[in-house]
Amino acid sequence: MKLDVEQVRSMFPALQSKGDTTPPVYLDSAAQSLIVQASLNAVVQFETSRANVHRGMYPLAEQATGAYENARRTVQPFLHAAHPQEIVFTKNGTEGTNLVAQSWGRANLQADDAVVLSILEHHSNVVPWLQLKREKGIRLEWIDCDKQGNLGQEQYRQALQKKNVKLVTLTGQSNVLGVRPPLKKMIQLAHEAGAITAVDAAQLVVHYPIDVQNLDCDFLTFSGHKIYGPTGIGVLYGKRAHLETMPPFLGGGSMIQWVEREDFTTTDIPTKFEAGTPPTAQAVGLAAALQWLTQYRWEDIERHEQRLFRHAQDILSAIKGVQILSPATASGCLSFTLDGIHPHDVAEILSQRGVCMRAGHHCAQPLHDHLGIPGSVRLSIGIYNTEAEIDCVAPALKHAIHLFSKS
Ligand code: ALA
Repeated sequence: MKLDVEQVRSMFPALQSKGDTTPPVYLDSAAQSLIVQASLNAVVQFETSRANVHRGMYPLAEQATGAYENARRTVQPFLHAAHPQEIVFTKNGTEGTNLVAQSWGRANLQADDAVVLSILEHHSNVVPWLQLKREKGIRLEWIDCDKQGNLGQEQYRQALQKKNVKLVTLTGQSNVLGVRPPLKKMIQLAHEAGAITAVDAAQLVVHYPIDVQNLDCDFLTFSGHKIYGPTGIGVLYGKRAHLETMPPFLGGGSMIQWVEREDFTTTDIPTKFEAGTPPTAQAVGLAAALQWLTQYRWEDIERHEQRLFRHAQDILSAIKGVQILSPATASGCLSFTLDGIHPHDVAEILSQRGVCMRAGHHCAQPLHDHLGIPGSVRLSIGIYNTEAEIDCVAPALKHAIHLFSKS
């Protein structure tokens, strides 16, 4: 389908005027995208005639199970996974990373084994490994970036040569700088060094087509609430061979085959990792969002979003006192600081003008430490944004500069 931005906007309830209320200028899609009507409809429809999945024998329960498993079969081709069993539903991307750390990591990592990760990582791909460092004494090998956000490839090669490197975990796209590490090459090098790989695709997945078989990553995670779907749903992709040998993460209903007083056996993948009643309506809503998004061509989405990114860059670079952190090659989000003004004050002034943007460390404190700043302001883009919305940022920033020049 042709990407007509006005038509796209008409499909997002949050962008419709209600009475005298004008919709916000929403430039915080990296934190959470708005939900598309098709996804909302799917959630409501499921909840309206819902039943628990994988349990009841009656028609309503069978329909619910069918809807849930169809959602899995929608995610599978979206990621180009080889089998639907390689798709595990979680509550968000963070839970997926924790599942890898707590299940694969606990079973496979010993004291002095190393996990290689980049300085671009979000806390959700840092803290689970720091927890294993505390618990088991694993080592973390950090790969730094230069001022343009490029990861040090020589440092990476050297890290891979160190002893006992078992896992490389990388973001597909930084949630601060918007840079994309050369994933395919880095995954290949990790495999050559005998390590397996995990990708945090929370930011990438909404902007760029993902093919897990082509990337050859062992694990990949993302969240539904950043891809025009509902909150409370995420996906962990794992290669079948890994998932089959990994112990369960959470225990409870659905994930067992047999339970006795002293022991239990587990079901097969993927339900082994889906203890309890799953986020069913959310999975169905995510599938509807993916079906909606993939009506459009990725080339058209990328062209539109790149145009917005360049526009933001032009506008911001023309304002004296703005220091842009994201390089010209970045995508999806653009972070910056304003000389002498705290990022939270900037976001507050933007908010007074109806512009929603995030400020702070964006759950990426190690990166901000590396850049030598406490925080930044981030403008992030979704498929529904327009150049006119980005134009609203400049007057607000000039107002902030004016206010603070007097204080
Ligand atoms: N991970 C989200 C962000 O970057 C919350 O803002």
